[in-house]
Amino acid sequence: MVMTQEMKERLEKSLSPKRFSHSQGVASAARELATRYGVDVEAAETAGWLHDCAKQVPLTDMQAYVRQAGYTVDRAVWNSPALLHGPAGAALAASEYGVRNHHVLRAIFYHTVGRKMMSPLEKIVFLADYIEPGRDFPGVERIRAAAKVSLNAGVLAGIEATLHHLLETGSTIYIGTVETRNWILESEENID
Ligand code: DGI
Ligand code: FE
Ligand code: FE
Repeated sequence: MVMTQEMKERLEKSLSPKRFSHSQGVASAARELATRYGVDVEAAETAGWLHDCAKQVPLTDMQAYVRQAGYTVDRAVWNSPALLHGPAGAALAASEYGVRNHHVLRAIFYHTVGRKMMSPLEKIVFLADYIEPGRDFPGVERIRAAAKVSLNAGVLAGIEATLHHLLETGSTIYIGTVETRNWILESEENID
């Protein structure tokens, strides 16, 4: 599952320069994590490139992609562009970019909130989104350090940074984000 030049050109047309460069950064961070943690490198890189492919379309378009793909999502996800762009991105990656690998599609689908039982590939894309070279928010170094300890430690640090941010900004917290955090905390072998 490689990201072809044609796919990159298509992606570049549908994203702002800043978002395209973020996607390139996530692809490169995902590639590095996949190498370190023994996960399919090309799958990780492709999912990294495409994870935000639906980020800049209107909510109604995201909903149309998700409906066409036959995906079902919670009401909270359906009504929020911030939460729906993952599922919409998976739908678009399949329909417009020809991605057939379900592991890649799931990594795109769950990249914002994760899920219980997320796979190592899903963790990698989730985590790469936080630590790609272009990110410089307060606390990013802590997540980069945790990413070197284990995938679980990195994902946990990422989720906790998001939870802090959501609390500080008075935002609603999606229950799935909390479930992902609890699952990571409870998972017995904290070794991935
Ligand atoms: O798409 P990105 O900006 O690269 O990053 P992302 O997909 O991780 O996050 C997109 C947005 O989703 C970000 O502004 C924070 C928001 N978000 C993440 N988890 C939750 C959330 N928003 C709500 N309301 N609840 C959550 O649990
Ligand atoms: Fe995203
Ligand atoms: Fe992103």
